[in-house]
Formats: sequence, structure tokens, C-alpha cells
Amino acid sequence: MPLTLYLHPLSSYCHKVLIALYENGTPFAPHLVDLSNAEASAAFKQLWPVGKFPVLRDEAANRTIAESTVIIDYLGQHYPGAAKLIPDEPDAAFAVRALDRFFDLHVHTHLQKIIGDRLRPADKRDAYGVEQARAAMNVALGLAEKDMATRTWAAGDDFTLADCAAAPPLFYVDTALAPLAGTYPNLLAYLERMKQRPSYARALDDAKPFLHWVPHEKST
Ligand SMILES: N[C@@H](CCC(=O)N[C@@H](CS)C(=O)NCC(=O)O)C(=O)O
Repeated sequence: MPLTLYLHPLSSYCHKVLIALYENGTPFAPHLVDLSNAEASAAFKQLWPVGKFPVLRDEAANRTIAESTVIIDYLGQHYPGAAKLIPDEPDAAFAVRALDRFFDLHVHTHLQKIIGDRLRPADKRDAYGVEQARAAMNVALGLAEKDMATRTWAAGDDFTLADCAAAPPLFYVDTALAPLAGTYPNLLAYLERMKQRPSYARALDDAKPFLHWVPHEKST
């Protein structure tokens, strides 16, 4: 099997790539990276010194590909399947890529800041940064909530890269930050549709044994 995905089953950016792989039934070997293990972490950083997963290793092409969006793009070009996650039509592709950036930069990044802060030692926390992240994330969630009022999937009628990007941060917002119910009913309905989608259901199933590690509000 030429493809190995370096991942952690709890990682929302890994979920993004797992959705793409599972949508197409693309064969790959998962390689779990335990960053708390010094040896495993050092070995992973030999492959990708930045030390963030997911990372895809394509032995057949002797290539190492980092960054979730880039990996999904690479899979679409080199290991295409029935599910075309980036449309051929340029305007449709533009809209999908714009949403992918939107969810990564304006939801996912802030979510990481907020949850990451809970993992810091008490005297190293950044309350002001977290407050800013929360405010910025809520603006983005408000925009997404409006869009989702008329859509089945993140970009419209078709399941795309935008869904790979949208669902994982929304899941953690809902389960670890603040329930979407009440404030964001359209996003909640969308997340429920995503949870029914076999590709994402499988990624969440992989994560289940680790979900209790996610720090919740009350544990801060
Ligand atoms: N922009 C990157 C973000 C990847 C990322 O932040 N991964 C997190 C897990 S969700 C990670 O590796 N965290 C470990 C660390 O920062 O030490 C992508 O799209 O793949």
C-alpha cells in the first residue's frame, strides 16, 4: 500500500483528510503519532519538522505531503475516486476553496486557540487571546449559520472539500466549547447530517476511544 497517513484519531485536521479518504475508499495505512512520546515525536519530525499532522507519505512517488487541504488536493489529482471533492468547474471550485479557507482560518484556528489554552499550565494561559478568538470565531459561525439556512452541504448540493473542512471544527465547537443548539440551529442540523455521513461517522468512530482527552469548559 503506497499511502501512509500520519495522524492522531482525535485531531480535527486529521478528520478532515480521513473524510476525504473514506469518501473515496482510498486504501491507506494509518500511522498513529503520539506526540507525548519523545521518540515517536522525534521520528515524526524527521518526516515533517513542523511536527503537525496530518501528513501523507506516498511511497510510490517518494513524496511527503503536509497540510490537510494540500493532501486532499493531492489525493484528488493522484488517487482520484468517485467523490470529486474539488469540482472541475472553475467558479464552483473557487467557492469550495474559499469555504475551505474560511472554515480553517476563521473557525478552526480560533477553536484550536481556545482548546489549546486549556492545555497550558495555569500561569501560561492567555485569557485575552482566548477572548479575541471566541469573538472572531462567533462572527464566522454567524456567517456560516446564515449560509447553511439554504444548503444541504457546506457549498450547496454537492459534498465537497468544504465539508471536510467544516464538520471537524463544528463538532469540537459543539462538544467542547458551547452547544450549537439554540444559537446556531442550521449549523447543528448540518453537523447532524455530517454525523450520518458514513465517511465522517467512521472518522468519529476512530476518535471515540480518545474523546475523553478533550479538555472541556468545566475543566479549565
Ligand atoms: N494547517 C494544518 C494544521 C494542522 C494542525 O494544526 N494539526 C494539529 C492537530 S489538529 C497538530 O498537529 N497539533 C500538534 C501540535 O501542534 O503540536 C493543516 O491543515 O493540516
